[in-house]
Amino acid sequence: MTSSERPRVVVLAGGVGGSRFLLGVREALLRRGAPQATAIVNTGDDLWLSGVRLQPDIDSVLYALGGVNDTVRGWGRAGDTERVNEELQAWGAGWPWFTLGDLDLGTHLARTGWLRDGLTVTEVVERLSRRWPLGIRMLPMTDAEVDTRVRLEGGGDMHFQEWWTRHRATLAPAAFENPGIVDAAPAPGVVDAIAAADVVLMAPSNPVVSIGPILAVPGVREALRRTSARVVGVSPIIGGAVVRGMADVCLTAIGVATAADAVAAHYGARADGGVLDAWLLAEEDAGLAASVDGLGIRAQVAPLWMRDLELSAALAEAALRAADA
Ligand code: FO1
Repeated sequence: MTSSERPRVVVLAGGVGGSRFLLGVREALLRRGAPQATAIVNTGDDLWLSGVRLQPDIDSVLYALGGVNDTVRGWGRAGDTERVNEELQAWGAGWPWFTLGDLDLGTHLARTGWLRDGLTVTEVVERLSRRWPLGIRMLPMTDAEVDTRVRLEGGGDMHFQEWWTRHRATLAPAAFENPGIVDAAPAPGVVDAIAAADVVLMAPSNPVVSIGPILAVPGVREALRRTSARVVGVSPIIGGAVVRGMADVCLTAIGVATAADAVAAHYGARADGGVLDAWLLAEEDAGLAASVDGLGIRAQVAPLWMRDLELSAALAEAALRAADA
């Protein structure tokens, strides 16, 4: 069996969109044989709250691949309750707009305990990955704490989670920053996985606050430029609108239009100092293919809506084929 039939795949991923795409990648690879995939997951959303360490994107991927995620809310555990959260609110602890589910808190307590015992973030993620058969190796982008801060137009700054969940991205952002990231290193295994990959896929996650921090970890861009794997991105924009979340506000803040070709240009062609070889566009955006090709990035058109596992797997298969093309 050739590597293009059973490729070693690396996926750069954020939380909710990233997990849905990873479910598709796992399914598509299962249909080709044993999956060999590594997810490099954003940790820019992480935060300390009520004495515990939260890793929203890591947990979204963990719960989704583990089959225990809340598919309605899009985050947290299915069937969770909020008894501890009510108690925290009664104490005036934590954030009143931010819910910590009871089962979810179990994850945060386990993680925090292991971190306090001296384990690295990579080791903690490895332990978390043992409970359910995930089928995909999960790596954090870095072991360093580089939580995203949002600098506001009107002055001041706040943690990304406060801006996102409390203010629903309504406060005009001037910039997104990850303090300390210039001194951070890729987590062990990240650079090696990219170097050994046959295909690197960029999930249709938020380009600014999900994929952006991964690419900002020193060494990751260089690894992507150097790998012999094809790097294929999936547009998070369909028909000129963001698929989910408030990614358009983030894109506007960094001067990128909410358009599939503009996001491709933001990532750039690998041949031109960027990170992409190919870019999957939605059928609704097929008219932008020439513009993407003009960037030196090979445009491929595919259905991008991941409404169910079958569609996610078809999208992942299209991304794998784009790497072969
Ligand atoms: N999102 C919300 O909109 N409201 C919440 O109360 C909330 C709690 C929460 C707790 C743990 C966790 O891992 C994620 C949580 N999220 C919540 C989701 C999260 O804020 C964001 O959607 C992502 O970080 C953005 O990718």
